[in-house]
Amino acid sequence: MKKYNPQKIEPKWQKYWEKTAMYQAKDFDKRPKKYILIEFPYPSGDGLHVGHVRSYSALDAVARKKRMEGYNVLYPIGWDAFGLPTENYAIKTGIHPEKVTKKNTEIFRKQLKRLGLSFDWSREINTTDPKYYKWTQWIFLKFFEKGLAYKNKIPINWCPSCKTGLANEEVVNGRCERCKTEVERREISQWMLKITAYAERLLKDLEKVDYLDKIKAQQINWIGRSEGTTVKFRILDSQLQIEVFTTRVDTLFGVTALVVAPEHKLIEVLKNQIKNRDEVQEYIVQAKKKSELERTDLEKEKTGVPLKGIFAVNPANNEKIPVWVGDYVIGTYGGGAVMVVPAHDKRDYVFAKKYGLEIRKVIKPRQKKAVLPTGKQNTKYKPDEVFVDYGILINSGQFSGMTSEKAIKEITKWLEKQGLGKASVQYKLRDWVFSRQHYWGEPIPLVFCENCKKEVERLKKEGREKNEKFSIGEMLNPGWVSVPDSNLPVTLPRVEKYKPTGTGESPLAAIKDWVNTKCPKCGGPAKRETDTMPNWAGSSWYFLRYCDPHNDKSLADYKKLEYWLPVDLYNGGMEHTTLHLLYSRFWHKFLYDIGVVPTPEPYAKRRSHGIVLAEDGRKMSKSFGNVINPDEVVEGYGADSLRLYEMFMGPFDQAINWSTQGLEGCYRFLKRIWALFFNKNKIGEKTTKELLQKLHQTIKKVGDDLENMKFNTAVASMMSFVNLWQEKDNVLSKEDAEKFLKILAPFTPHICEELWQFLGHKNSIFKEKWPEYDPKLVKKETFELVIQINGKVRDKVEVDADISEEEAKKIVLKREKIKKWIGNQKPKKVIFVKGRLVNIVL
Ligand code: ANZ
Ligand code: ZN
Repeated sequence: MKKYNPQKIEPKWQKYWEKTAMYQAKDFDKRPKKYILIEFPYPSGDGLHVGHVRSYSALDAVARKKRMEGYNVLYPIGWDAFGLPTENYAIKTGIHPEKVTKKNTEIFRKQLKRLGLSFDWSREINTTDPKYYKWTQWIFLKFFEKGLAYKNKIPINWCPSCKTGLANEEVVNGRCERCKTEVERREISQWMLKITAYAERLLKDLEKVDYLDKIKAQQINWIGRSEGTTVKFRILDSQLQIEVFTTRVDTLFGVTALVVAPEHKLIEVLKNQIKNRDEVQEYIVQAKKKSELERTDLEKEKTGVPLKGIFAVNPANNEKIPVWVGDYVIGTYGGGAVMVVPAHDKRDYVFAKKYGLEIRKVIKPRQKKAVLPTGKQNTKYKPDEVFVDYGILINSGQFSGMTSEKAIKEITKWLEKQGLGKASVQYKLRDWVFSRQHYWGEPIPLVFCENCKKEVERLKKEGREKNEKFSIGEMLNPGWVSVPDSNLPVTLPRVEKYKPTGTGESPLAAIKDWVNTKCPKCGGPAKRETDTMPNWAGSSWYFLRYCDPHNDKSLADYKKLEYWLPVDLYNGGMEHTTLHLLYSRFWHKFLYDIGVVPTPEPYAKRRSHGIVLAEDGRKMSKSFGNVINPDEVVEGYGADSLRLYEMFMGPFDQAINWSTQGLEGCYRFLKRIWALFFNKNKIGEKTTKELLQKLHQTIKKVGDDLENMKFNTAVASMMSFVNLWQEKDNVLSKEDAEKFLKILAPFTPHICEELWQFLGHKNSIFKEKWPEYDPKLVKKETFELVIQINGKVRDKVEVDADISEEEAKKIVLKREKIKKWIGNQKPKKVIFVKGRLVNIVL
């Protein structure tokens, strides 16, 4: 017998697959299509992680099975290669990021190829390739032309270490997501993308897709839709009003103050009436240094300063109430102001106690124990505490006696009639800060022209917002002019220093002969935008490019997109299920609106895998010395063992510790299979009866499990099958042995090709059809379980032949008939006789 030698057979089959181009997807093929997608990797200097292997192997198994089922499968791969680690490496070493990227992708490519993954390498893409980012820039220009990109001077999150602005999403617990430095606030002019214009559709269209519930929940929370009322409070002795957003307008009669955000424009407008101007100014200066997270942290004490001399009028009862400034109020949410209801909101209560504001009860509990808005009982309620739940209105004029639910509607209506308020919907979602002050990203393809700025301003003055000469974006951002499509891509020029300047400008700003250019519109002198795009840009549309990766006329041919879209199954890390998904859905919807893509949603189904931790339960890290290198595993055990183990290690969506012992178990399993196929006594004329039934059950189980991404139980069932086959007299017919090989093949493709060839076949096993099971054989044997009460037969039920005692008792006690017999009595004893009966003794 030949020895199982993965190091020899694996490269052989990898070459064979490559030579025969077996995994190339065919555009417009008559077979039904399946588009299976994994998140393309960032080719970091650390090389491939076993975590990558987990999801790529699992989805590879799905892709291979789908091909065997007759689908035209697209399972592509590429590189998400712009990014900070590469840039930081360039800063340190002076080596150009392009060079570093090239080297890293070569390593990654080689590593992936050694795993025998069935990627269609002919469609490989790279976000840093000018032929690719030409289209990333093109999409940006479309956003700009349609008025969905705008420049705005805003306080942004600023990482003092990376020296760049960060999107809210890149700030985790007040720190830079990448380097963990505490984030500061800075006012910088940034390009923004108007994702808020799509908030409602991004939310509603979640109905159209099949995402894991927890993934949908993340999307919903991030969008943060909130229904409530905006209320206008008149300012005493002035024409001005303060608008607040509240979800609890039923508490309007309990408002005893207003608090405005430090950014609120009213403070500036009313500054001459504010008696303690200096104190207020000082407070605002301090507040502006804080991050939003610090300001809204529930644990931190809330602070504020009264605007002395300023009063508002409560529209409910015309009472005069004080106005404060407080930094826990967010300037960009609602109206940037809140109404303070100390009796019914915890935060307001603490604030009122601290500063001696009046506390007025306007809601009383419905019952002794109050009911939460969710319908559950609030068992924690004690009468003297702040009552935050819905209840019955008191001290509320004509609305007293109403339930909160009703009062919210009625008070809103009443305000509406007087023009003092209206129902309103707010979103937590903010527009997307799209500028970065970095080198290693896509240049934003715009120039700034003074001539055109004057021209735009002139046109605006004449009321000619819509005109032939300038796009909506150009009118919206006076002076900013699109680089024409024919001049794309705007390629990254070579620089000497990659380090951001720290002044808020990217290193590109230092290259004068690149920055200074001619305005494409008027021919006058112009300057290029030196900001680059964030890392999220290239990955927001890459799955489209796979459908037509070499197209130089459009980002992808519409007909091809029609054929391949939507992505049927998209898998990736849980850490990307909020932002990357949201951003790419946003881009996709926009491209749909302008007629570039044929579907409103990009991904029909989204799943996520759990991460692979080190054997010690910690994150794998060079500094801990606990990193498992996939290359070493392949060298020691072979790619098939690695793949199999990573599918077997645990439920796919859960984090799991690496176990070398587990890996070795999988290696031994493959060796056993190898030996069985070479054992003349194990493959014979006819399959043993018991084994035949098990085979068909296993075919069904593996098929179902692959559909449901239960890779671990699929592997377990094949192991259990092999155990039975190995038992003394058990034999498989050649045909049945082949069936087993076919269901194993998607998991461990190399060994299966080899054994398939050993059985005398010339063609690849992946050209075979996925085996069918015989439903009759799959059916488990059953019997009629007799149910007695005090020894008398009272009922019967059909159950599995091998039912356990526990299971049998559970089934019996749930039966209506039996429940009636038992009534209120407590069974003294429940006797189980295996394969026959259950007797309940009362
Ligand atoms: C009065 C009130 C009384 C409130 C009460 C709650 C309970 P969500 O659900 O997150 O939308 N709020 C409004 N604008 C704010 C801002 N710019 N910064 C900080 N807080 C703000 O929360 C809505 C509630 O958050 C609003 O309802 C308001 O407080 C507060 F018993 O108004 B409420
Ligand atoms: Zn110009």
